[in-house]
Amino acid sequence: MERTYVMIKPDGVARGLMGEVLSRIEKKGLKVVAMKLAVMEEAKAKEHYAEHAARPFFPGLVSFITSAPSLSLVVEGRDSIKIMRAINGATKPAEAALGTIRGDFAMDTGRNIVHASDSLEAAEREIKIHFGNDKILEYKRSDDAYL
Ligand code: RTP
Ligand code: MG
Repeated sequence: MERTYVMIKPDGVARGLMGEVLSRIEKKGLKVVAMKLAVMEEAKAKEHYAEHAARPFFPGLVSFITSAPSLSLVVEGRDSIKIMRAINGATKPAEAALGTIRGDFAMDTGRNIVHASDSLEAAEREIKIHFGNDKILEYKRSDDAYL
């Protein structure tokens, strides 16, 4: 089953939006199989955003992501990577459709509440960075999809 890494960024936690975001994930039918509330270590933030290391916003991004607690999730389900990106909406809140998390709740690109892996390779890489050898749960939901 496809898994993706999702983060409720420090702005989402600080604004009290953890429940709102989790609710959208759960109600869609995706399964949360791991969850961790923590202040991200700087080394992990740099590794996580390594693709942006040369960009001017990188230092600010790393310092923001490590400034306060964020909620890390592993989310599972068929096509979970694509579905989570759709739930989050476009990176820039002005381009994010209403009905998406960023479209409904965000105003700034640098404070856009959520992250989700953008490919299978990224998902595997990011789950390893943030959950290492931690246990990923297996359980049934009453609405688990059948093939
Ligand atoms: P994310 O990685 O956080 O899920 O967001 P994304 O894929 O939609 O966007 P990405 O291009 O990967 O950018 C990563 C995060 O960096 C911040 N950013 N700031 N100031 C800027 O121009 C700028 N551009 C990007 C955003 O917080 C973005 O989510
Ligand atoms: Mg990204």
